[in-house]
Amino acid sequence: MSFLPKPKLHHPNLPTNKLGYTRRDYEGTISTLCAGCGHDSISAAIVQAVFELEIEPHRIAKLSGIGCSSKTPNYFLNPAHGFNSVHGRMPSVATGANLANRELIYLGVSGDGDSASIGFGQFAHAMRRGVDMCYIVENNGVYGLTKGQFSATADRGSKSKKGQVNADEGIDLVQMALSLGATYVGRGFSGDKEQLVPLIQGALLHRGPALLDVISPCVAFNNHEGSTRSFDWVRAHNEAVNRLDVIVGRDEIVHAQEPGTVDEVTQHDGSVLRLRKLAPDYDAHDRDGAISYLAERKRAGEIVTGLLFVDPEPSDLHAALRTPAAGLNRLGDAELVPGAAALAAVNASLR
Ligand SMILES: Cc1ncc(C[n+]2csc(CCOP(=O)(O)OP(=O)(O)O)c2C)c(N)n1
Ligand code: SF4
Ligand SMILES: [Mg+2]
Repeated sequence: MSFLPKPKLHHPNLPTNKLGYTRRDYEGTISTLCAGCGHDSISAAIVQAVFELEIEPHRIAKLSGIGCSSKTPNYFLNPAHGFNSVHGRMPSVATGANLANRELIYLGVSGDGDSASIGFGQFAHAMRRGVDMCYIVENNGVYGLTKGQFSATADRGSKSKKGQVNADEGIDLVQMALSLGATYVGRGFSGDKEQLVPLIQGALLHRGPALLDVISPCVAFNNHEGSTRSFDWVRAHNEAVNRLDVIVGRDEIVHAQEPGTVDEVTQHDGSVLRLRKLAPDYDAHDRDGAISYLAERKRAGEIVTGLLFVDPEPSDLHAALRTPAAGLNRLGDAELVPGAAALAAVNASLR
């Protein structure tokens, strides 16, 4: 793939994190997306999230399918592992990689076409199996790369650039992830980095299937009047239920919060998710409640954002399959080829 490298020289006094890396160490090549594309803002949020979490970039594996959104892993975390797969097939590649090597942090980046149209089945099975990954859908309601056809997430009644009205019901990936068992589910907006960065950080630290549906307007094909994925529409209809701060063990708690309006969730790695409640009646621990709240607010024309559900005791595919703690890629011949006697015992147990 052709790409534009960034200049190697940079200011000697750039701020570093505790690992000694600057933000530049978390960047990728120069983006070739349209100027103003929401996807570039999500890439910038990913760079900021990982820089601030002080994760070594090579500990991350970034995976994608096909689309403008799926091109973006080229534009962040250059030193990370990466696999740009086939259209809609990122989840199965992520599943296999995660089973083989559980030491990496898996970051899947996909589009609404990639995950809700051709890859809908793959998306559903990654969620229901509990693949431990941060799965980001950059949702613009269209197939941007192939010139703006409606995708399966486009709202019924939304208008295309040429005035065509979408007659089909839109698939809500947040609703799907909630009903399929994802243990961390959020919705963000590429135009709200303050909300998006901690949502990504919490998802990267979460040890279970984490889905982030990020509304990301396509300025070339879906940013006009009548579209429900335009910057103006999302700004006017965005209702955040909470604001998140992610506090990792080594950080001081610097955000003063009003007592009674903060909900704290300690994740398995000791990091704390601080949810500042904006909608007092919203409970981010209630899966069924989240499903009905989202449906109700959708009927009222709102796009609900924030951390919508989190299970502080998540389980994942490794737990379900009882895989060895060390990871399948660490097994030697003795474990992988246990011999004829072991096979005979398995066969006998099935008779
Ligand atoms: C098997 C297959 N079918 C169709 C295509 C054509 N195609 C490329 S990208 C794309 C849609 C991408 O839409 P989305 O995932 O929403 O990404 P966006 O470009 O909007 O970010 C399609 C249909 C393809 N590359 N491969
Ligand atoms: S076509 Fe749309 S989605 Fe693709 S880069 Fe341009 S603005 Fe972004
Ligand atoms: Mg799209």
